[in-house]
Amino acid sequence: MVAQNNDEMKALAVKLFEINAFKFGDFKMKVGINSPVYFDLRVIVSYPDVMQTVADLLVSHIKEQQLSAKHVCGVPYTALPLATLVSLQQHTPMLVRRKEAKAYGTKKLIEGIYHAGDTCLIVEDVVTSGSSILDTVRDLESEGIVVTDAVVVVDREQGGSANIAKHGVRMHSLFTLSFLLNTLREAGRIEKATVDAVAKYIAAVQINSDGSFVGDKPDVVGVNDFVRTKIPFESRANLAKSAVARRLFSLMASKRTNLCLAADLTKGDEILDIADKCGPYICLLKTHIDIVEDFSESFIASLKALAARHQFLLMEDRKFADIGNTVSLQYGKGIYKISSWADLVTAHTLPGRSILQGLKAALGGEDAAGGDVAAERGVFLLAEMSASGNLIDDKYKETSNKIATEGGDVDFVAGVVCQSANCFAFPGLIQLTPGVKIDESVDKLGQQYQTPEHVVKERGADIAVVGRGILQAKNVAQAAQTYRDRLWTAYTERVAK
Ligand code: 5BU
Repeated sequence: MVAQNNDEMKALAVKLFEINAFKFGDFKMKVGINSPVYFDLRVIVSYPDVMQTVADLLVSHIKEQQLSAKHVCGVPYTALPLATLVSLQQHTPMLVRRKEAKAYGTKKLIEGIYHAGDTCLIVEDVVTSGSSILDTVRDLESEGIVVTDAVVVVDREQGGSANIAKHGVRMHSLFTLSFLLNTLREAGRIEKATVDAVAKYIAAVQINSDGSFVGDKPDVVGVNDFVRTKIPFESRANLAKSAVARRLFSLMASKRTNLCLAADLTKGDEILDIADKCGPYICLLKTHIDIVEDFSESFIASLKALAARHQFLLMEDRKFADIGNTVSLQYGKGIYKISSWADLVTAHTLPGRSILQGLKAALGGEDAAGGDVAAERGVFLLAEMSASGNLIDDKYKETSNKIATEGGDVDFVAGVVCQSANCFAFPGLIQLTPGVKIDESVDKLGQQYQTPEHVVKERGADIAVVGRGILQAKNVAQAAQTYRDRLWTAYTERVAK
């Protein structure tokens, strides 16, 4: 890598992280062992500027390394558009490798015009073991084409380079995983602990080209450091894609509370009173604004003032569930103008991804202080409910997780409302769990309660929602303090274990 490209490379590294082309967490991998880092360069097709930069840098890399070949060929599928751009910029004819030979016609595996003895440069996005490159090399070689070099965007440094070298192919990577880690660390985007955990994993998990491990199957070193429930809130703040989630994580860590009060009261003054009394112990106050009988703008102004004084965020538990256009109106308009005051809202995933786009549509523009409103707002998606007999099944949970972690709107998702630790793995999201009471019990209308310790330690709750456990206490401030203490202790024990 030459010096003048270095700044560009660093900027691109941060950009790739921002668009989720790679993320940190606990991910299932083909090789049968979880990884603390995951790459998905498929997303770059949605960002033409990023695509262009990657292609430009690949081309300068090819020139620097003087890799002259008669053809270029991308490893299907992610690298195909990149190979196309390289081919166009360099005026080098392209070859396309089919993954499956056509069932009819020519049965060709390699498309394009070539002759035996021609040389070909391979283009690939991410290399782990190098097996995908070798599959492509094998098909090219069976046509008599000569392959000596491969340019790749990311080398995960897990043995791929050595594996392909054994077959006479040199690998030239734009990025190594170490470079990406160091750059993100320098840019303050990840913790030192993240760098160390990934480095430990890479050192321990080296893979042969047939997918087997070099040496014995390693202990899952490093990955445990990435189990969401083990990472302290202050570190998770840096991994969050949503700005509100970052704020909330930091607030929880500095105020030492993971208690959310469900202020399910029907008079504005009662809510303000309890918000004032419990304010010092909570990170979040959750409303059902449509049960307030005397709603007014001054009530909201007073609630916001209390939130600022005691340092907690406001969540309207609206559980949006309609088509995009309707939720946009429900969020921004009507009597409550929820988007104007609630830092966070809840939404069902039932309508699919459009729920996020609909909510975002209500936020366009700037706030009174000239800030970006969308960046100050976030949503918690419902992946499970505490009501007995609810209809949510595993498939629904899985799809909800996908909506929360994939796609262009993930920066708007602050967390997931759920009841179990296995709902999602990404440590940048916050798990909010309702149905919490010191005495495990049920109410007469299907609510099921678990203890503070149980929801935090066994069920993965980051924030526990407590309503009647506090609202019905004789001394609400004291009850809030007790819940806060028990929840916070459970969290510190969970992280330390
Ligand atoms: P409780 O008084 O602690 O039972 O209040 C629980 C709150 O959490 C209440 O506002 C519910 O609307 C909310 N809730 C819930 O109880 N269970 C769920 O699955 C979801 C929300 Br989602």
